[in-house]
Amino acid sequence: MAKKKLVLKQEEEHDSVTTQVRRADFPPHFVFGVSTSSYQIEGGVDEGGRGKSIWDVFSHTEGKIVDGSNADVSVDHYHRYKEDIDLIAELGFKAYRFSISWPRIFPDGLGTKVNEEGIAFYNNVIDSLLEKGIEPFVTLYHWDLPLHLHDSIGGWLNKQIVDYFAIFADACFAHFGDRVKNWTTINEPLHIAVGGYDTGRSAPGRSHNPSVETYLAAHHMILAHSAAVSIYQNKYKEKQGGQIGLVVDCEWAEANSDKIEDQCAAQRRVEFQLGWFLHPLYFGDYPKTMRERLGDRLPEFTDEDKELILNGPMDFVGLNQYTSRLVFHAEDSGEEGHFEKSQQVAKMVEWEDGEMIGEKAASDWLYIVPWGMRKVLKYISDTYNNPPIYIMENGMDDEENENVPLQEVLDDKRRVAFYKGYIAEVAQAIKDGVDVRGYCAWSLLDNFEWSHGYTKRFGLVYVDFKKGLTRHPKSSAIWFKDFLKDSQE
Ligand code: PNW
Repeated sequence: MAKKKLVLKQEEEHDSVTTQVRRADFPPHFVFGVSTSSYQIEGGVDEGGRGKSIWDVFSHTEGKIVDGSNADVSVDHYHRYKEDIDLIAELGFKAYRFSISWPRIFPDGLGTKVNEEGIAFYNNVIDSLLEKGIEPFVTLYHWDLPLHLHDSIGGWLNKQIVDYFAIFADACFAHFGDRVKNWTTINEPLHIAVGGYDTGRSAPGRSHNPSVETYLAAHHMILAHSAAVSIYQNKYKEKQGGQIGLVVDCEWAEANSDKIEDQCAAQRRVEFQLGWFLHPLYFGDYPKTMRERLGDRLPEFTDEDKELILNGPMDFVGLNQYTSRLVFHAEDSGEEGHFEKSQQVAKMVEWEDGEMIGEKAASDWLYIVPWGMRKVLKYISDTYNNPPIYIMENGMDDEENENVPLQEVLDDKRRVAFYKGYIAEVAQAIKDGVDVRGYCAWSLLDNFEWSHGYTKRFGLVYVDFKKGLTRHPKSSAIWFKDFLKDSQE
């Protein structure tokens, strides 16, 4: 029960800051933005010379998406980007974090010839943003690998992918870098590796040889990220003056007891998530805890690799933070998948007395735990020598329910409370000395939520899929507008 008291203290402290969180609690240069990704919102999959991505195939494979949907049209951002950018401006956000669809730039991924129509589309997006005074934060890879790269060389399983990704990154810096000053390479390599090659819940949907492929795919993503960073630092940074980072995700792990083995389990859990990627990039190798459990399933970094990953380090850590778990040591966690099982960590969502760690949102994995945000931020700062951090995603979902009247759905009080709570914890982290520089909410719009299709709504803005994809700001969007106005006073 000792632990319980600690959390209650956190909650009390949290409650006392929540209600008053204001824009003025953040430094003036701290940037607030809103986030999306290409496959989830663009649609227009056969337009503008776009090639197919692994997600086109995956979403059209029976049984992969719960509602049998796909993102061929999604919210049609490809045609409505102007309207969407007006909306971002109207709400007062000063940053927009989106991703570039690789197969729009290089339809087969091989990088022989850029697709000018793809370049033109993103030029239009970028120029429209700048006209409205909104800073573009561009992610190069948010899961939509050109299909041909998967079919021909095995995608992330082949080391050659590093070169193809480097060519793609170089082309993006060359075409957009005069105006884009904030880059991230790969969004959530953990989810790509585990979803794509272990559980098979994400494209390309493999769980053929998870104990090997999961770690190999991740290894190549670390190298691909580093190759892109190195090109940016050596060839563009001086001229263009921007910055570049990686986007990792972390579910905070709170030990469920004071027992040393549970404390270690919690530490290990975080190392398996953040350390998998950040240890190599900051220290040159995977965490010991991972090596001990995975042995040579974790590939080695050659001397040449080490030079690449440690040379010209990234400028900031991008963080996606949604939820937290109570964890304890367990030889057999009963979890699904090689990655989860190998950690010897079991997870739970209830304290000993039955109280929940937080309310559940619509997605099964998403419990609302604002204080976990502050802890993840502090952990990154303490472990990796206080790097600049940009929160690239944070948000919650509601279940799609067509029987609830629109007015009721739009009044998303729970999401307002969610944002107040989490943003207050970000402000606390800054007071703790963590160098957090920006925050983006996930997501601007309801959109294609991967294997959940359109059954989950993460948007600040509601999209009416039955009536012409019209956009309707929810109360949370209006809350942001008021919150952000505060800064102009
Ligand atoms: C992120 N988890 O994925 C992605 O970057 C977004 O594209 C996605 O829409 C958003 O979060 C909401 O799901 C995550 O299980 C998926 O902890 C799952 C988890 C975290 C992030």
